[in-house]
Amino acid sequence: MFLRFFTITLCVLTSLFTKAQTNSIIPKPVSLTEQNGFFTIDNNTSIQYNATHKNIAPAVDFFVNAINTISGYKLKVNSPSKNNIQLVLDKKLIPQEEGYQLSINAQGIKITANSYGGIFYAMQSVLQLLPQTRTNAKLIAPYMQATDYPRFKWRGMHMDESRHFFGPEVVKQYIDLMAMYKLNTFHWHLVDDQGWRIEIKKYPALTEIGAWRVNHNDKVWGNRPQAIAGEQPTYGGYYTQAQIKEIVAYAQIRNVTIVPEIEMPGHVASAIAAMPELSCTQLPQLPMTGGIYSNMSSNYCVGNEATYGFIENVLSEVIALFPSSYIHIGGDEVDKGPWKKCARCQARIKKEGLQNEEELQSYFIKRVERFIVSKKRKMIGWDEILEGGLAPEATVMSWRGETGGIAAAKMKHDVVMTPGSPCYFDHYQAGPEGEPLAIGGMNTLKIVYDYEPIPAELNSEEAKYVLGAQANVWGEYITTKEQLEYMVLPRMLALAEVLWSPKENKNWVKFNERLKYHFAGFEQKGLHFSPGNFTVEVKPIAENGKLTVALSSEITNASIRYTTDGSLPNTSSTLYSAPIQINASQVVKAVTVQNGKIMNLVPATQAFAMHSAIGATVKYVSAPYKGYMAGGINALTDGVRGKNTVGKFWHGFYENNIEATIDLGAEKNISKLTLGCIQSYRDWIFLPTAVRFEVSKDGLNFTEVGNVLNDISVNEQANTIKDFIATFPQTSVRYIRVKAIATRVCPKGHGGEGKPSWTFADELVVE
Ligand code: TNX
Repeated sequence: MFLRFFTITLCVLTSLFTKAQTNSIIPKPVSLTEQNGFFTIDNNTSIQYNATHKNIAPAVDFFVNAINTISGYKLKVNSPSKNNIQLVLDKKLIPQEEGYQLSINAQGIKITANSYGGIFYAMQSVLQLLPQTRTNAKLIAPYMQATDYPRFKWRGMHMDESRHFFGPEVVKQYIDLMAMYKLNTFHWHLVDDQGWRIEIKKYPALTEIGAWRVNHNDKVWGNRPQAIAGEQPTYGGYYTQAQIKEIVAYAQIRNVTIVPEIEMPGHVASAIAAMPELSCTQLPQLPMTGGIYSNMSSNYCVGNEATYGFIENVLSEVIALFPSSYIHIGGDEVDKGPWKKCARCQARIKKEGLQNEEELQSYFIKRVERFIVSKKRKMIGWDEILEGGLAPEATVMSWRGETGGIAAAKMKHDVVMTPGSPCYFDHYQAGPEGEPLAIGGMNTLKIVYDYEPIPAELNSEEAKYVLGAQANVWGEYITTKEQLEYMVLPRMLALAEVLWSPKENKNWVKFNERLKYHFAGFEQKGLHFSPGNFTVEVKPIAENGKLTVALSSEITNASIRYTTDGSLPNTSSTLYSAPIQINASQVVKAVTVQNGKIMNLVPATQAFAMHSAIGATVKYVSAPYKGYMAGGINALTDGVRGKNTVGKFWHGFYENNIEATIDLGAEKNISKLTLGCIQSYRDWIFLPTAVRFEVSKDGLNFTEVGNVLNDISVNEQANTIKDFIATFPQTSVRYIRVKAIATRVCPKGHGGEGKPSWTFADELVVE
């Protein structure tokens, strides 16, 4: 399905695992010294531990099985042997939770740990040194001495199984991968609009109805038609309570805590399809098939007392299944519209003396927290739970950037950092040309690796409230197990190092070196992964009327080759060494070359349009949204035309018109103005209804030279770039003013109908 998956074999040397490598452990241990010599593990090896420490037994079984899988050897346990792996629990020697000491020498392997987690993680370090799949080779572990412990206690991976359901085997594999890289918290998103995935004995309809939908998986998420009565809901699935218990136990052995997320009070269209009485309108609805929300209720009615009874019953069953001290209650993206129109919700606002619907949400969340706390658990929710007042003991998961997390830490509340950039692994990691379709964004491996979870805004006292961080893997665009693997590998390894290793141990170049061994292991195990971001970044530098272009690639040990004549670059095209001067309208095409091979599926291609405004200063009435700044404030005049992907190139404006004035620096003769704009229906971006162009000699008195109307339908769903062009008799001007009139809201029938829309523009071409 994704070409990239099949190219991986070319890039990785499978022989890398023949020799054990102490310096290949990910995440990098706190300290490790390698010594000369090897310890051999075979059928004579015995694990020795104090049998009264019964809690270690599951880790012992785990290790025995792991060794058996790769070699066929059956390790002995607590039998006399000269070839020992000794396990010792000692909190004094290694005070850090989950920490361990590992020594491998002529006497054998000795693991000393603070707790179960430390024993298990020392075993993971040993296993990383051994072959990753079944082998007849000797199992040799290099002599070494390591002390290791985590920097953060919440080292998380999230997985959204509502949007697409994967099933127990995929979840177990995910937990295995987490365990291998010492990640300890699995945030399991089990409830959302498009599927309810956990059996609740008291309300069987939640899964009988809410877990199944009409299958439109062949279409892009936002374009999936809503279900029609009579169509068969054949796609979906859910976890029985028995399966959940088994998975929880499986995770426990691997030192992974599962934090279940039972989303509320929004994002619950699946529950409402099953039990319409839970919504404000109480009207029946069919399970959602994708991202079109029109005529759907997706909130609980929080005015209705019965809702609270329902939630408490659901949470009681959830709490009985999951030993986790945290229960995640979602709380994100609640559209308050339905509550404004609901008599019960309004009555509740009055009765409780609340100011507005934000406080109503806060009232709801606080009530749910009281219930969770009464069950001796802690509540965690997305950062929207800050709005209208934070519940007294809540932990905040900061996803809309770090602002919510910073605010919560300053209020002395615990925080888990999951900012969209770089923690959303549903975003692109390369390309996007040649990559599997993703929701948007660009979180490359390096961006993840460079992440620092403690924001500079927090002092050292406040920083203690940051428990750690987590990657979120939202499922709208992730339809298969293969794609899921591809999205998390290798970014999960970068995150693991961010969360485990001391900041000063991090090193991007060395991380890449170590990664090669892990890629070889993934390959042997048949896991799909991205070999790295080989994309060539083409960065125009427009200054003082001159245009140069810088090329770079994230990957280490590679060179860049390029052409400017339109031909496809090859391994002997010009080697890039310094920014290229662009003197005429031309196309730069560039590739990354590593070990004599072109690493890109598609070369980076960038056309440059020379025109009279290159490098000119742009002044906006209101600045573009900070997430859509393209290359900088002068992106409209950098000679680079926006392309079909919305994450780059374009200046994006939310709800507002675009109004910009360009100063050419001196009077120039011009007769044509072009403003490029894009419509990307699925991203809520629409073409402006009209673009007006004006010119001036003095920057004060402007004359209109064109008013161009849009002729493309707001319902056009394919990404469409339109040039708004004004031609006029040649005029000598210094200033140009352009105004694009925004549609302001998403059109009828769109998933975001009536909600604010975006307007995107790139390049104002002046000729
Ligand atoms: C926002 S992150 C959501 C999810 C979507 C995700 C897509 C969050 C708390 N809510 O429902 O799946 O964006 O990236």
